[in-house]
Amino acid sequence: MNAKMEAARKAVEYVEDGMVLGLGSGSTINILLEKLGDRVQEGLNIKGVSSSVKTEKLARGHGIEVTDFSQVSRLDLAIDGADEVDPNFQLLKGGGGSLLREKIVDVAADQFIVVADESKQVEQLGAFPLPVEVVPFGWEQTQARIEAFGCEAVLRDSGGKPFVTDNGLYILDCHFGKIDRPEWLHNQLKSLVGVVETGLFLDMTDLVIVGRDDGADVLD
Ligand code: ABF
Repeated sequence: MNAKMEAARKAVEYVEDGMVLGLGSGSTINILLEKLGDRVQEGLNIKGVSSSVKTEKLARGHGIEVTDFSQVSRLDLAIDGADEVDPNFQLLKGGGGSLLREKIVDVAADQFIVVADESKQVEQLGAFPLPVEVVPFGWEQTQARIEAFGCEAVLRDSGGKPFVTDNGLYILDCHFGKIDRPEWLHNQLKSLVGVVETGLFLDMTDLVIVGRDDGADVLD
């Protein structure tokens, strides 16, 4: 947990007065929200667009003003977590189930910073099952089309029922083992009817903050 704390602590240093932020999701972001809340108490003036209902609740709880895309057209900085980060800063995300909103928020930002503990650094993406957000209707059809790309696509479960995202959609966790061509795979999956978004976040990341137990490294 300390590694996440160190990553969050470092990320707060990039937040400046007056910024409109993209607020990611996940346990590292939860720590970041707490730290941002402390800065707001001290007088920092920021607003945030949230990437999940959970983040929105937490942000408000920490006194951070939450806005949305009806009020702002561009974000100064988005900060988000990841499940895997490769040496080229390509990301696999969505373990928490918020990938679609995360991607909408993260691409809307002038700068995108990823916060992760060192366990998230990988040589190649794909050991973590790739989350793919799909339309509930006919998900079995979509599953079969995805599996034709060489994975097992498992419907995410929540207490014996399908897990439902903030967007009312399902998630298929796709066990590829390794992903040799992330861009190709993302494009193929996105072209399937029923697929809304994949957890591959490619060519988006400006900076990665890797937390360790005793500090954080900034990779750019
Ligand atoms: C989020 O961060 C999700 O995409 C991902 O599942 C999650 C994992 O990170 P953490 O370790 O911070 O919970 O952005």
